[in-house]
Amino acid sequence: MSRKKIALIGAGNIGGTLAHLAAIKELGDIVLFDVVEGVPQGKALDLSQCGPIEGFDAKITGTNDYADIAGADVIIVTAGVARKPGMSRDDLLGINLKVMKAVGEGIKANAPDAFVICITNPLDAMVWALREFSGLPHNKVVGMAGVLDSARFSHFLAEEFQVSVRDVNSFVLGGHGDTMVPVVEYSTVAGIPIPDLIEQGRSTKERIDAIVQRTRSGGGEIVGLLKTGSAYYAPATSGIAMAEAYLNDQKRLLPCAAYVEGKYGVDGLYVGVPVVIGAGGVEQIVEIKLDDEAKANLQVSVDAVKELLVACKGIDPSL
Ligand code: TXD
Repeated sequence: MSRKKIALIGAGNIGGTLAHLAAIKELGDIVLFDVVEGVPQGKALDLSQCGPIEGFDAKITGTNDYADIAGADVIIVTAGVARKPGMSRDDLLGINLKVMKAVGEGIKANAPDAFVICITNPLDAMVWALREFSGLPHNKVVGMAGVLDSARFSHFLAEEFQVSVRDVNSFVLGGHGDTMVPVVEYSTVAGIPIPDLIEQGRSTKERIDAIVQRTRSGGGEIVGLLKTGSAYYAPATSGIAMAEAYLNDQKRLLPCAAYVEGKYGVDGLYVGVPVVIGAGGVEQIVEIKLDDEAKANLQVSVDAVKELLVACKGIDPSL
């Protein structure tokens, strides 16, 4: 049985980290694609030389030619520009929408059977545009944001409660922006809901609210510290978790930007919701009960995503 094939469109900070993680985990052969000549080829050669040390035989190649992604099982898209201090994710829309058009056409022509994970920002609009441009089935195109935002939330909660991150499970729904919805009621430590831990005096509502806010601005906090770009280790780790769920048919229940038709009062939009990812791609969309505040917050997030789509259609009338 031949190895799986993973194509990484964008060989920048996240793309290179994706390739490194996929190689170490031996998820399959890896093709790094970028428009900049030399970068994918150089990173592929450097990563290949990790093989003798780590003991992986994954074939890693770099290319500037979409034909080389032919037959990919999984495609992870990070192509585009990242934020710099003072920029919002939405500021990237004009440039990255054009990139998604090129990427979508490349995928359509060379790997129409792939499971596509979009990471490029503004995520909720870019994953929708990528699906439109590629023409792939909606359940085979998904956006990575909630896994990262939930990981940030879980990291802060583990610090707050002084417990292992292994025992923290948290949910962040909605868009990948300031309107994201960290759902405290469904976040737990070893199955104990956060509100119960507050009742036990293990924390306070104010401290948890501050953690929710820090999660919302988690990306901006790192952009402000790095100054030259945005986060890439945790975003890459999040994308790999989703790729693994597909490649190994893990039926993971993960918060992802998925195409929602009818559930959560959303009709025909990509938004961050709990989904089951397995060999069929997005196999289920799970509708959890939300209290009025979470419902209202999710609606704000949905409205923000809708505004981004209007902006996309204004830029590219073919959408
Ligand atoms: O949770 C999330 N979804 C976000 C996503 C988390 C962090 C970063 N987020 C976004 O991912 C970020 O705002 C960017 O839009 C993407 C990629 O971030 P990264 O940090 O990897 O950006 P880099 O290092 O600038 O890499 C982008 C690469 C770079 O090598 C460019 O040459 C390449 O994209 N690029 C292209 N590749 C293919 N095709 C085209 N047209 C193209 N244009 C640029």
